[in-house]
Amino acid sequence: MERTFAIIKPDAVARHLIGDIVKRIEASGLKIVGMRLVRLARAEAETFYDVHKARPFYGSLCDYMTSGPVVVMALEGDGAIKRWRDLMGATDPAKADPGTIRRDFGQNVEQNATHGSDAPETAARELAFFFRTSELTV
Ligand code: DAT
Ligand code: MG
Repeated sequence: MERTFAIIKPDAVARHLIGDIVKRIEASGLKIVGMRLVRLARAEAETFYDVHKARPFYGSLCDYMTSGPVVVMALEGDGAIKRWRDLMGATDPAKADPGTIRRDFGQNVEQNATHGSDAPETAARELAFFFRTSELTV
């Protein structure tokens, strides 16, 4: 059993897509073991995305991620990290496969509807960033 970390990003929350995205997660068989609606502080967004600090889009990404509430989730299942990445599709919605969340709900490479951890180490870090272990013991 593996856990991964997911975010429904501000543009998707603002466009009332929480339900559609949660529906796809549940239909896939992944189990939601943690979920909260939060507004990120600027410092939290900067720390969360600090691996991208040197990238030209870092400032804009942090502006966007703090522009409205987001849904943070912990997802559990066999191979959850890859399964959630596959459900999301490629970073750029224009390049994402048909039927993926980013293709169907993303607007552009920045406002791409969802986030997903990319490896066990990042999943552990990102889950710990938003959830206490005791919250996820369901
Ligand atoms: P992913 O979210 O697929 O793991 P990433 O880790 O490379 O992609 O980038 C993190 C986020 O940064 C991504 O979801 C949206 C934003 N981003 C990535 N590349 C970008 C670009 N070329 N221009 C603007 N924003 C970008
Ligand atoms: Mg990433």
